[in-house]
Amino acid sequence: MRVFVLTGAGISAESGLGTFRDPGGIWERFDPMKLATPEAFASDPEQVHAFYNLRRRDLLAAEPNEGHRALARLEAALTASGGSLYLCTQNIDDLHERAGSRVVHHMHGELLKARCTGCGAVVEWRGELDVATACPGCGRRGGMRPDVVWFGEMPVGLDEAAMAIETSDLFVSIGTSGSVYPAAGFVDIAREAGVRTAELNLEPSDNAWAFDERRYGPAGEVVPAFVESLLAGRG
Ligand code: BV8
Repeated sequence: MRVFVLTGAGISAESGLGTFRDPGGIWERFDPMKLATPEAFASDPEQVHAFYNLRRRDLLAAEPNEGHRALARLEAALTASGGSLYLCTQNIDDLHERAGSRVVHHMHGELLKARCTGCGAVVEWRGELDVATACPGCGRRGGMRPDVVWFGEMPVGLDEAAMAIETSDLFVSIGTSGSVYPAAGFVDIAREAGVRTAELNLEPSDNAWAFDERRYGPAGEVVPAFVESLLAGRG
């Protein structure tokens, strides 16, 4: 069986990382247009660095949860039986990897990587970033940014993801409000290709209507149960 899974901030919520649009979420406390766009970085890099330094510190203190671990089990079981799991996440955290997932596609980039806007070098980065940080590649200061996809920037691997969705037997969306494109349009690609769709979320997403199957509750409970039923051939 070939499965495509798209995850969003909801799968990391029980690990203590904030979601974006829930009550008290990140975009309720911070304005995304002032913190998650290239224009914001150009006009106030210090403020953008402070926002991502805070989230990087929170991430280093967080642990994967049972939802992440269930997806790592699913990848191992499908691979062992000649199938495949294409795990695509909107999240910039590394909790899928730390839970044991071996292949993770970060369509919105990674918080623990930094990129030089001068020479393009991408490096692992677990510490603080600021305008004085020198690029380990070219030595230039003032050009290091988080290696994440901001609003108005092109997400990573869209063509490959679309191909993977179209050739899947099952498309599963987990912990996402379905409000950010083009990720929110992935379910449409699945439907047009005749792929079965399922949504696992705390509550119905903006495009809940598009899913054949829907299970609601905390990812730490709903995802393991879904994976067990899938692997028992009942899913
Ligand atoms: C682009 C990285 C084009 C940085 C993020 C139509 C088509 C294309 C683009 C657009 C379009 N319409 C509008 C656009 C522009 C824009 C967009 O979609 N805007 C929205 C707001 C309308 N899209 C873009 O700009 C994208 N780029 O389109 O480029 C282009 C074309 C040519 C040339 C150049 C460019 C880029 C979007 C990526 C932006 N970066 N993040 C960072 O993290 O700081 S977006 C951000 O939102 C995160 O990635 C996040 O993952 C993503 C989506 O949010 P969710 O993950 O869904 O999180 P949310 O809080 O919303 O929902 C959480 C859900 O979990 C809830 O449903 C909740 O119920 C549930 N939940 C909560 N607790 C639990 C739970 N579920 C289970 N268990 C729990 N315990």
